[in-house]
Amino acid sequence: MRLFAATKNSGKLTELRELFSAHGVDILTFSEYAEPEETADTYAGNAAIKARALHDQLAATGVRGDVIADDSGLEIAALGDRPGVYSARYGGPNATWAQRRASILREVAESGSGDRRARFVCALCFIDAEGRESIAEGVTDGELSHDERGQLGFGYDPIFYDPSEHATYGEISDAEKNKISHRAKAVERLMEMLRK
Ligand code: ITT
Repeated sequence: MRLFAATKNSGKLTELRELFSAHGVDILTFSEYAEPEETADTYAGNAAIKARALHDQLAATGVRGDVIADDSGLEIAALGDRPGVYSARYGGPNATWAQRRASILREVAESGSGDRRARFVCALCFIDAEGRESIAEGVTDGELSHDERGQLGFGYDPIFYDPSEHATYGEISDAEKNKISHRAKAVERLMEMLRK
């Protein structure tokens, strides 16, 4: 089986390739994929917007294929679950990832809250060649670290502390993260749904 992935995020793509390859699924990309605006206020809604956009763009070039899209985000309890679905845009479109991570740590410190709960959420939308849609979600609970730790992973990984690993996602290998992450759980659920 092969799936076209509707993503421009190389960190996600690497993880999706690894996670799906364990199920014998190859992940392909479409070089002309034009990202749609993510206008929904849920992860599932935005994943569906991205998957439908790629599905339509492939169809317009005569390619019939299954597609997958991932919408994910980091929710910080002390910030009322922000940035959430706006995780990719937090701090503005020109902020670097180091700036986004530093802003979150600063905002929580300035809030005076002692609540460090954080969670990663991932929604996957799969659309088959006939246009049938399936949605699967995965969540990982953890904590906002007190400072940035580790350089592995991507995005918010260095400030997401997983107590069961005694480490941030910036300090564990892709292989380790792929056993426990929100994305790994969503892929497992999706594959279960597709097998049925
Ligand atoms: P695509 O829409 O092209 O897939 P994106 O970066 O815009 O890529 P999202 O809209 O899903 O992706 O935004 C979620 C952001 O949250 C994203 O930019 C990531 O950097 C961050 N994020 C999601 N999953 C993450 C993970 O496993 N580790 C660290 N950060 C993550």
